[in-house]
Amino acid sequence: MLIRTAKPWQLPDSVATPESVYLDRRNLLKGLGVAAISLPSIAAAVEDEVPSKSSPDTALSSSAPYPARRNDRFTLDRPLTEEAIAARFNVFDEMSVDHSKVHELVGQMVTSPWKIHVGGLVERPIEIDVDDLIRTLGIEERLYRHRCVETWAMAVPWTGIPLRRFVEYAKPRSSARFLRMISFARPEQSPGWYATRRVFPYYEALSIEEATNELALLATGIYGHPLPPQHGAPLRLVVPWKYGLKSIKSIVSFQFTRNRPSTFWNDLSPDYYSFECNVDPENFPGPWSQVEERMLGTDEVRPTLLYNGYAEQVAHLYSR
Ligand SMILES: Nc1nc2c(c(=O)[nH]1)N[C@H]1C(S)=C(S)[C@@H](COP(=O)(O)O)O[C@H]1N2
Ligand SMILES: [Mo]
Repeated sequence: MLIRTAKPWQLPDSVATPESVYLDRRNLLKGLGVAAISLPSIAAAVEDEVPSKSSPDTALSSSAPYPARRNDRFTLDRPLTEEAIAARFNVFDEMSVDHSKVHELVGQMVTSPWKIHVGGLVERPIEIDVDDLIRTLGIEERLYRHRCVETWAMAVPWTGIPLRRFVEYAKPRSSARFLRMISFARPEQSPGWYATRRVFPYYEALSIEEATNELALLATGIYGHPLPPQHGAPLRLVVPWKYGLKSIKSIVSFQFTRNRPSTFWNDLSPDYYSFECNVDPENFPGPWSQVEERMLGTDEVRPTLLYNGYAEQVAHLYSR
Protein backbone atom coordinates (compact mmCIF):
# COMPACT_ATOMS: atom_id res chain seq x y z
CA MET A 1 0.00 0.00 0.00
CA LEU A 2 1.14 3.48 -0.78
CA ILE A 3 1.80 5.55 2.30
CA ARG A 4 1.35 9.26 1.94
CA THR A 5 3.71 11.47 3.87
CA ALA A 6 1.84 14.69 3.20
CA LYS A 7 -1.91 15.12 3.64
CA PRO A 8 -3.51 14.97 0.21
CA TRP A 9 -4.78 18.55 0.37
CA GLN A 10 -1.36 19.94 1.10
CA LEU A 11 0.27 21.83 -1.68
CA PRO A 12 2.31 19.68 -4.05
CA ASP A 13 5.90 20.92 -4.43
CA SER A 14 5.38 21.42 -8.14
CA VAL A 15 3.07 24.35 -7.46
CA ALA A 16 4.85 25.75 -4.42
CA THR A 17 6.14 29.28 -4.63
CA PRO A 18 9.87 29.91 -4.65
CA GLU A 19 11.04 30.94 -1.19
CA SER A 20 12.43 34.21 -2.40
CA VAL A 21 8.92 35.41 -3.15
CA TYR A 22 7.30 34.69 0.18
CA LEU A 23 10.20 35.29 2.54
CA ASP A 24 10.92 38.81 1.45
CA ARG A 25 8.23 41.17 2.58
CA ARG A 26 9.38 44.00 0.36
CA ASN A 27 9.19 41.75 -2.69
CA LEU A 28 5.77 40.62 -1.62
CA LEU A 29 4.50 44.16 -1.31
CA LYS A 30 6.13 45.08 -4.61
CA GLY A 31 4.30 42.14 -6.16
CA LEU A 32 1.06 43.47 -4.77
CA GLY A 33 1.91 46.91 -6.11
CA VAL A 34 2.00 45.47 -9.61
CA ALA A 35 -1.38 43.84 -9.10
CA ALA A 36 -2.65 47.17 -7.85
CA ILE A 37 -2.24 48.79 -11.26
CA SER A 38 -5.36 47.03 -12.44
CA LEU A 39 -6.99 46.79 -9.00
CA PRO A 40 -6.27 50.03 -7.13
CA SER A 41 -8.03 49.14 -3.91
CA ILE A 42 -5.69 46.24 -3.13
CA ALA A 43 -2.94 48.79 -2.68
CA ALA A 44 -5.19 50.79 -0.39
CA ALA A 45 -5.95 47.66 1.64
CA VAL A 46 -2.29 46.76 1.96
CA GLU A 47 -1.21 50.25 2.93
CA ASP A 48 -3.92 50.42 5.57
CA GLU A 49 -1.87 48.25 7.88
CA VAL A 50 -1.52 50.43 10.93
CA PRO A 51 -4.72 50.03 12.91
CA SER A 52 -6.01 53.17 14.55
CA LYS A 53 -7.05 52.83 18.18
CA SER A 54 -10.64 51.88 18.66
CA SER A 55 -12.70 53.85 21.15
CA PRO A 56 -14.59 51.81 23.75
CA ASP A 57 -17.82 52.87 22.07
CA THR A 58 -16.98 51.34 18.70
CA ALA A 59 -15.63 48.23 20.38
CA LEU A 60 -18.95 47.73 22.15
CA SER A 61 -21.20 48.61 19.26
CA SER A 62 -20.32 45.55 17.22
CA SER A 63 -21.90 43.24 19.78
CA ALA A 64 -25.09 45.29 20.24
CA PRO A 65 -27.17 43.60 17.50
CA TYR A 66 -26.58 40.06 18.84
CA PRO A 67 -28.17 37.61 18.97
CA ALA A 68 -29.93 38.42 15.70
CA ARG A 69 -33.29 36.98 14.72
CA ARG A 70 -33.02 33.53 13.14
CA ASN A 71 -34.26 33.12 9.57
CA ASP A 72 -36.14 29.81 9.81
CA ARG A 73 -36.06 29.14 6.08
CA PHE A 74 -32.64 27.55 6.47
CA THR A 75 -32.86 24.23 8.31
CA LEU A 76 -30.37 21.48 9.11
CA ASP A 77 -30.46 17.71 8.70
CA ARG A 78 -28.03 17.11 11.58
CA PRO A 79 -27.19 18.46 15.05
CA LEU A 80 -25.20 21.66 15.43
CA THR A 81 -21.48 21.26 16.02
CA GLU A 82 -20.41 22.28 19.51
CA GLU A 83 -19.22 25.87 19.59
CA ALA A 84 -15.95 25.06 21.36
CA ILE A 85 -15.14 22.38 18.79
CA ALA A 86 -15.76 24.71 15.83
CA ALA A 87 -13.71 27.45 17.51
CA ARG A 88 -10.64 25.23 18.02
CA PHE A 89 -10.28 23.66 14.58
CA ASN A 90 -9.90 26.34 11.94
CA VAL A 91 -8.40 26.81 8.53
CA PHE A 92 -6.76 30.22 8.53
CA ASP A 93 -3.38 29.74 6.90
CA GLU A 94 -2.31 33.33 7.59
CA MET A 95 -2.10 32.17 11.24
CA SER A 96 -0.90 28.58 10.88
CA VAL A 97 -1.40 25.59 8.61
CA ASP A 98 -1.96 23.53 11.78
CA HIS A 99 -5.74 23.77 12.10
CA SER A 100 -5.68 23.02 15.85
CA LYS A 101 -3.25 25.88 16.57
CA VAL A 102 -5.04 28.71 14.77
CA HIS A 103 -7.19 29.73 17.73
CA GLU A 104 -4.07 30.13 19.90
CA LEU A 105 -2.34 32.35 17.34
CA VAL A 106 -4.97 34.96 16.51
CA GLY A 107 -4.32 37.14 19.56
CA GLN A 108 -2.46 39.84 17.59
CA MET A 109 -5.25 40.39 15.15
CA VAL A 110 -6.93 43.81 15.43
CA THR A 111 -10.48 43.42 14.12
CA SER A 112 -12.07 46.70 15.21
CA PRO A 113 -12.31 49.25 13.75
CA TRP A 114 -12.34 47.56 10.32
CA LYS A 115 -12.88 49.49 7.12
CA ILE A 116 -13.86 47.76 3.93
CA HIS A 117 -13.47 49.14 0.44
CA VAL A 118 -16.03 48.47 -2.30
CA GLY A 119 -14.90 49.36 -5.80
CA GLY A 120 -14.34 48.29 -9.38
CA LEU A 121 -17.40 48.43 -11.64
CA VAL A 122 -19.69 50.31 -9.24
CA GLU A 123 -21.54 53.59 -9.58
CA ARG A 124 -19.35 55.07 -6.84
CA PRO A 125 -16.64 53.43 -4.68
CA ILE A 126 -17.55 53.07 -1.00
CA GLU A 127 -15.46 52.94 2.16
CA ILE A 128 -17.34 51.91 5.27
CA ASP A 129 -16.61 50.45 8.69
CA VAL A 130 -18.09 47.00 9.31
CA ASP A 131 -20.09 48.23 12.33
CA ASP A 132 -21.72 50.89 10.14
CA LEU A 133 -22.37 48.30 7.43
CA ILE A 134 -24.15 46.11 10.00
CA ARG A 135 -26.23 49.07 11.17
CA THR A 136 -27.07 50.02 7.59
CA LEU A 137 -27.93 46.60 6.16
CA GLY A 138 -28.98 44.52 9.20
CA ILE A 139 -28.07 40.96 10.16
CA GLU A 140 -29.89 37.67 10.65
CA GLU A 141 -29.00 34.19 11.89
CA ARG A 142 -28.93 31.10 9.64
CA LEU A 143 -28.11 27.46 10.35
CA TYR A 144 -25.82 26.12 7.63
CA ARG A 145 -23.76 23.04 6.86
CA HIS A 146 -20.08 23.69 6.12
CA ARG A 147 -17.93 21.28 4.12
CA CYS A 148 -14.15 21.54 3.81
CA VAL A 149 -12.45 19.99 0.80
CA GLU A 150 -10.34 18.06 3.34
CA THR A 151 -13.61 16.14 4.03
CA TRP A 152 -14.36 17.40 7.55
CA ALA A 153 -17.72 19.06 8.01
CA MET A 154 -19.67 21.02 10.60
CA ALA A 155 -23.09 22.59 11.12
CA VAL A 156 -23.13 26.06 12.67
CA PRO A 157 -25.36 29.10 13.27
CA TRP A 158 -23.85 32.02 11.34
CA THR A 159 -25.07 35.58 11.74
CA GLY A 160 -24.63 37.96 8.84
CA ILE A 161 -25.79 40.17 6.02
CA PRO A 162 -27.34 38.43 3.00
CA LEU A 163 -24.74 39.00 0.27
CA ARG A 164 -27.51 39.91 -2.17
CA ARG A 165 -28.43 42.86 0.04
CA PHE A 166 -24.78 43.96 0.10
CA VAL A 167 -24.53 43.72 -3.70
CA GLU A 168 -27.65 45.90 -4.08
CA TYR A 169 -26.14 48.41 -1.66
CA ALA A 170 -22.87 48.47 -3.65
CA LYS A 171 -24.74 49.36 -6.89
CA PRO A 172 -22.63 47.46 -9.42
CA ARG A 173 -22.78 48.68 -13.01
CA SER A 174 -24.57 46.45 -15.52
CA SER A 175 -21.18 45.43 -16.96
CA ALA A 176 -20.14 43.78 -13.63
CA ARG A 177 -20.21 39.99 -13.89
CA PHE A 178 -18.05 38.90 -10.94
CA LEU A 179 -17.41 39.92 -7.35
CA ARG A 180 -13.81 39.67 -6.14
CA MET A 181 -12.96 39.65 -2.41
CA ILE A 182 -9.57 40.11 -0.73
CA SER A 183 -8.54 39.22 2.82
CA PHE A 184 -6.63 41.48 5.19
CA ALA A 185 -2.89 41.93 4.61
CA ARG A 186 -1.16 42.46 7.95
CA PRO A 187 1.81 40.11 8.24
CA GLU A 188 2.67 41.49 11.69
CA GLN A 189 -0.70 40.24 12.96
CA SER A 190 -0.48 36.90 11.17
CA PRO A 191 2.09 34.46 12.59
CA GLY A 192 1.75 32.10 9.63
CA TRP A 193 2.32 34.76 6.98
CA TYR A 194 5.96 33.93 6.28
CA ALA A 195 5.95 30.48 7.88
CA THR A 196 3.83 28.74 5.24
CA ARG A 197 4.26 28.10 1.55
CA ARG A 198 1.43 30.44 0.65
CA VAL A 199 1.50 33.89 -0.91
CA PHE A 200 -1.01 36.10 0.88
CA PRO A 201 -3.33 37.97 0.96
CA TYR A 202 -6.01 35.36 0.30
CA TYR A 203 -8.43 36.26 -2.51
CA GLU A 204 -11.65 34.76 -3.79
CA ALA A 205 -14.45 35.47 -6.24
CA LEU A 206 -18.00 34.56 -7.20
CA SER A 207 -20.08 35.19 -10.29
CA ILE A 208 -22.77 37.83 -9.75
CA GLU A 209 -25.38 35.06 -10.02
CA GLU A 210 -23.67 33.17 -7.19
CA ALA A 211 -23.19 36.30 -5.10
CA THR A 212 -26.86 37.20 -5.38
CA ASN A 213 -28.10 33.67 -4.64
CA GLU A 214 -30.21 33.65 -1.47
CA LEU A 215 -27.72 31.34 0.31
CA ALA A 216 -24.67 33.58 0.05
CA LEU A 217 -24.03 35.31 3.36
CA LEU A 218 -21.49 37.84 4.60
CA ALA A 219 -21.02 36.50 8.10
CA THR A 220 -20.29 38.87 10.98
CA GLY A 221 -21.12 36.45 13.79
CA ILE A 222 -21.41 32.83 14.86
CA TYR A 223 -23.28 31.14 17.75
CA GLY A 224 -25.14 34.35 18.51
CA HIS A 225 -22.17 36.71 18.95
CA PRO A 226 -19.60 38.51 16.79
CA LEU A 227 -17.09 36.27 14.99
CA PRO A 228 -14.01 35.40 17.01
CA PRO A 229 -10.86 36.10 14.98
CA GLN A 230 -10.20 32.44 14.12
CA HIS A 231 -13.52 32.30 12.20
CA GLY A 232 -12.54 35.33 10.09
CA ALA A 233 -13.57 38.39 12.10
CA PRO A 234 -15.08 40.80 11.54
CA LEU A 235 -16.50 39.90 8.11
CA ARG A 236 -16.19 36.68 6.10
CA LEU A 237 -18.01 35.03 3.25
CA VAL A 238 -20.20 31.93 3.74
CA VAL A 239 -21.22 30.01 0.59
CA PRO A 240 -22.38 26.66 2.01
CA TRP A 241 -22.82 24.81 -1.32
CA LYS A 242 -19.12 25.24 -2.08
CA TYR A 243 -16.03 23.82 -0.41
CA GLY A 244 -15.02 25.92 2.58
CA LEU A 245 -11.98 27.37 0.81
CA LYS A 246 -14.35 29.69 -1.12
CA SER A 247 -15.60 31.22 2.15
CA ILE A 248 -12.88 33.85 2.45
CA LYS A 249 -12.19 35.29 5.91
CA SER A 250 -11.49 38.78 7.22
CA ILE A 251 -12.36 40.61 4.00
CA VAL A 252 -11.09 44.17 3.44
CA SER A 253 -11.89 44.69 -0.21
CA PHE A 254 -14.74 43.96 -2.63
CA GLN A 255 -14.39 44.62 -6.35
CA PHE A 256 -16.88 44.15 -9.14
CA THR A 257 -15.25 43.03 -12.38
CA ARG A 258 -16.17 42.20 -15.93
CA ASN A 259 -13.73 39.30 -16.30
CA ARG A 260 -13.50 36.26 -14.07
CA PRO A 261 -10.93 36.97 -11.35
CA SER A 262 -8.34 34.44 -10.30
CA THR A 263 -8.77 32.71 -6.93
CA PHE A 264 -6.21 31.73 -4.29
CA TRP A 265 -6.45 27.93 -4.40
CA ASN A 266 -7.13 27.74 -8.12
CA ASP A 267 -3.90 29.67 -8.67
CA LEU A 268 -1.94 27.49 -6.23
CA SER A 269 -3.23 24.13 -7.37
CA PRO A 270 -5.44 24.36 -10.48
CA ASP A 271 -5.48 20.59 -10.96
CA TYR A 272 -7.41 20.14 -7.70
CA TYR A 273 -9.38 23.34 -7.21
CA SER A 274 -11.64 24.79 -9.86
CA PHE A 275 -12.98 28.34 -9.80
CA GLU A 276 -16.38 27.03 -8.76
CA CYS A 277 -15.36 24.42 -6.19
CA ASN A 278 -18.93 23.24 -5.66
CA VAL A 279 -19.34 20.31 -3.26
CA ASP A 280 -19.77 17.19 -5.39
CA PRO A 281 -19.33 13.62 -4.08
CA GLU A 282 -18.55 12.15 -7.51
CA ASN A 283 -16.64 14.72 -9.50
CA PHE A 284 -13.52 15.99 -7.83
CA PRO A 285 -10.28 16.32 -9.77
CA GLY A 286 -8.00 15.88 -6.73
CA PRO A 287 -6.46 12.52 -5.79
CA TRP A 288 -8.66 11.82 -2.74
CA SER A 289 -12.31 10.88 -2.39
CA GLN A 290 -15.14 13.30 -1.59
CA VAL A 291 -17.76 10.54 -1.25
CA GLU A 292 -17.95 10.79 2.54
CA GLU A 293 -17.47 13.48 5.14
CA ARG A 294 -16.73 13.42 8.86
CA MET A 295 -18.47 15.71 11.33
CA LEU A 296 -16.19 17.74 13.60
CA GLY A 297 -16.56 16.73 17.22
CA THR A 298 -18.65 13.57 16.84
CA ASP A 299 -16.61 11.95 14.04
CA GLU A 300 -19.88 10.82 12.52
CA VAL A 301 -19.32 9.78 8.90
CA ARG A 302 -22.03 10.87 6.46
CA PRO A 303 -22.41 10.64 2.69
CA THR A 304 -21.40 13.86 0.93
CA LEU A 305 -24.39 15.60 -0.64
CA LEU A 306 -24.29 17.24 -4.09
CA TYR A 307 -23.94 21.00 -3.55
CA ASN A 308 -23.62 20.08 0.14
CA GLY A 309 -27.38 19.47 0.23
CA TYR A 310 -28.30 22.86 -1.29
CA ALA A 311 -29.16 21.66 -4.83
CA GLU A 312 -32.67 23.10 -4.60
CA GLN A 313 -31.28 26.62 -4.17
CA VAL A 314 -28.27 26.50 -6.50
CA ALA A 315 -28.42 23.66 -9.07
CA HIS A 316 -30.02 25.98 -11.66
CA LEU A 317 -26.87 28.14 -11.62
CA TYR A 318 -24.82 25.34 -13.13
CA SER A 319 -27.13 23.60 -15.60
CA ARG A 320 -25.88 24.04 -19.11
N1 LIG B 1 -8.31 34.36 4.52
C1 LIG B 1 -8.57 33.04 4.59
N2 LIG B 1 -9.83 32.62 4.44
C2 LIG B 1 -10.12 31.29 4.52
C3 LIG B 1 -9.09 30.33 4.71
C4 LIG B 1 -7.75 30.81 4.88
O1 LIG B 1 -6.80 30.05 5.08
N3 LIG B 1 -7.53 32.18 4.83
N4 LIG B 1 -9.40 28.98 4.72
C5 LIG B 1 -10.66 28.57 4.07
C6 LIG B 1 -11.02 27.17 4.34
S1 LIG B 1 -10.13 26.00 3.49
C7 LIG B 1 -12.06 26.81 5.16
S2 LIG B 1 -12.55 25.19 5.33
C8 LIG B 1 -12.78 27.84 5.96
C9 LIG B 1 -12.73 27.45 7.44
O2 LIG B 1 -13.52 28.31 8.21
P1 LIG B 1 -13.60 28.11 9.79
O3 LIG B 1 -12.19 28.03 10.34
O4 LIG B 1 -14.35 29.30 10.29
O5 LIG B 1 -14.34 26.83 10.04
O6 LIG B 1 -12.23 29.14 5.80
C10 LIG B 1 -11.82 29.49 4.47
N5 LIG B 1 -11.43 30.89 4.42
MO1 LIG C 1 -11.24 24.05 3.77
